[in-house]
Amino acid sequence: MYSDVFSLTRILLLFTLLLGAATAAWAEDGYDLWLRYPPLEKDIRDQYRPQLQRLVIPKSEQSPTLKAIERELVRGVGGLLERRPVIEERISGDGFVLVATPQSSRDVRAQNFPLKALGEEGYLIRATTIRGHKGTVVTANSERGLLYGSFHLLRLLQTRSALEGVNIETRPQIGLRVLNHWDNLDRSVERGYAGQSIWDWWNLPDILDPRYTDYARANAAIGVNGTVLNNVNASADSLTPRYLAKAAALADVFRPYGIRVYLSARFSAPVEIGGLDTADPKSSAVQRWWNEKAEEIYRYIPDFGGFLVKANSEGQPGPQDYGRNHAEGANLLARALKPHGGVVMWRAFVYQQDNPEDRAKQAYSDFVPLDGQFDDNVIVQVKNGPIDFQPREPFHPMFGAMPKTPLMMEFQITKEYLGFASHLAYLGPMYEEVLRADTFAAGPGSTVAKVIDGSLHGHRLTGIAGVANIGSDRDWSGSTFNQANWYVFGRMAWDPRLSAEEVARDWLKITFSDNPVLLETGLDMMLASHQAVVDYMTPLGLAHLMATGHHYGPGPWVSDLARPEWNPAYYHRADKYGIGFDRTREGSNAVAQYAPAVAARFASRNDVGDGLLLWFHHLPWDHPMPSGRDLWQELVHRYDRGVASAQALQNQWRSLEPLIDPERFDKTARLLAVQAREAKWWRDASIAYFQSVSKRELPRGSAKPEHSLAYYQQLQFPWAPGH
Ligand code: BDP
Repeated sequence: MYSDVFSLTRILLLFTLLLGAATAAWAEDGYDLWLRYPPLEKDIRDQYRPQLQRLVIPKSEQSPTLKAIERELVRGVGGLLERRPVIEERISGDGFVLVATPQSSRDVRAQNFPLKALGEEGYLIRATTIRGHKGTVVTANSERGLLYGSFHLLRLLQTRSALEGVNIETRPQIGLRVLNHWDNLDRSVERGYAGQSIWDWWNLPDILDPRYTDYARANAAIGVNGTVLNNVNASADSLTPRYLAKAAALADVFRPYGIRVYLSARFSAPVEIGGLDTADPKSSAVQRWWNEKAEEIYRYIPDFGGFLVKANSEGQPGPQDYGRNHAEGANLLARALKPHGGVVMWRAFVYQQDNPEDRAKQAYSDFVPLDGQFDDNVIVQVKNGPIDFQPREPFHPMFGAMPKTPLMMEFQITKEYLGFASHLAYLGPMYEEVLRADTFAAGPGSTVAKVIDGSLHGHRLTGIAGVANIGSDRDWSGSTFNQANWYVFGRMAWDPRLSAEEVARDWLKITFSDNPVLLETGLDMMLASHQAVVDYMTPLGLAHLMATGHHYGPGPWVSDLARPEWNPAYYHRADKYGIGFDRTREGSNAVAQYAPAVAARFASRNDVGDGLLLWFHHLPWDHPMPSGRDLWQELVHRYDRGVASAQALQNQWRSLEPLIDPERFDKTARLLAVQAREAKWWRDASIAYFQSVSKRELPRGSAKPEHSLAYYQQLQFPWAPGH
């Protein structure tokens, strides 16, 4: 009797455990990002298993990077194939994966792989036969290359790609691939919508959250090799010993993963924490202060990457406070970092409150005359467009216009102007549009990608930055689909020629599965989503119509802010007669900042394309559009189209319910409902406003806004996040 009860209890216990295991395997909270290694489909597992039996990673010394590689491969292969590979020192049979440099393995050396062109970070993955045994080699010139190659091998499995005959050679096209965290020391995140900062500054360096390691793994998996830890609106405290020790602890965690730490530096730090009475670049005391500060930083962080600087922009201190220019400011810091190998990423996001010039022109006017005056360890960081991370902007005219200065790209991954964390907007197509834009700087084919990868003007120092969308939320980015924006940033930073579509396809497979219905619908959703947001927020080249400060929701009516260029009305210029910003020769002539071929296209109403029409042109409401509608009707049509797309996203997602785990399905469904609701709010409020100005009838079939204009105008959101 006793034993019966005992066994019954055991059976029950076993049952509960099994049930628990089943739900655990099914429960997905998004934490794993693209480091998800659940078992692949059985037939695929069976194909891979003979090819991935043994892992050979020769380790002559205790290298943290090699250890990280081994851990990841064991975890990844073990999870995906439900069978841990055997770890060997030397190849003993078929089905090996050999991860080694020519220095660490005689077998690799003997194969004479063509590694020269792969540089410090590139790698080669090749199916091969070694001493009669068949297997796969991952090799590179450095351990960092091996790391990236190993993650790529895992990606091949995650995307169910064949290992037979595999032959991949790749190196990053861009040198500095960095995330910019706009994170403050109190753990708030400027323009962050995914919780608090993941950097627990207060408890660092004593407490090292395991998240820091997972952050490094996730970034290494997509090739990100640098991180700026603190907000560009920086506190000088970040440069004090107390905080340097904290940054150093993070750098120690990231180092095995090939990630360097950078800090945003406040230009007036010599005054604020150095006790000097000036931060003038020409002062020898200031120069000495920065030199000593750099020495101190490198004592804490021997491989410190350098500084990111926002100067003379939106109230930040800078060299112009002392009558010096941006080059003089940048070079001051560059000279301090130079002996240690650090760089300065000097931002070109500048505009002046007392400058009546079109805001879209100001950065170019400030910087282009300084071409050739920056030290060789300065790279100028330029936002993708000339205003400010709007849903759609033309490429920044500085790209291609400063041949003697390395320029790096700054994209925003966090969606400050694209619906925060709640809207689905896959940014791949937007990045692609900018990277492929032709500057014509050295004739046709002078794409922005070629400017930033250094090939157009022969620069060795190259970079790309993404303003991170990472926070303490369990799923890191506030939604599953937001993770795709972090992912595509990394992948395109490695190779700007990748298409948004192929990256999205990989991401969907890794994040969900390779079910064909899921892939097709998922791709449709992702690829349509950016244009949907453009349509319901800022159609036809309009920009900066968001509410004041927090930028949550529409505010096209705002026209009373202190600085003209803070007002949406400054950008759309709508009145009874028409709408749009005339940037042709008759207007601000911003077009002249582009190469003649580009300028001519932008200046032409017919050739500019409707995506940027009102960015460059002020047109009458009855301007005829290619669709046969007039401009007013077209505008309303675009808003309607945007709302319809947002609703379509919701329906498409619903159709995928049987194919997605309940947790991620449900959260996404709820967010898509928010998006559909807010899209309608955007459309209704914008139309209510523009109609009050244009005095035109709504086109037939287009619904009246749900509320009065006054209703939309009085909405207040004092606690909106990220502000
Ligand atoms: C703007 C953001 C502001 C940033 C600024 C910048 O609203 O929070 O500080 O960009 O890039 O878009 O410096």
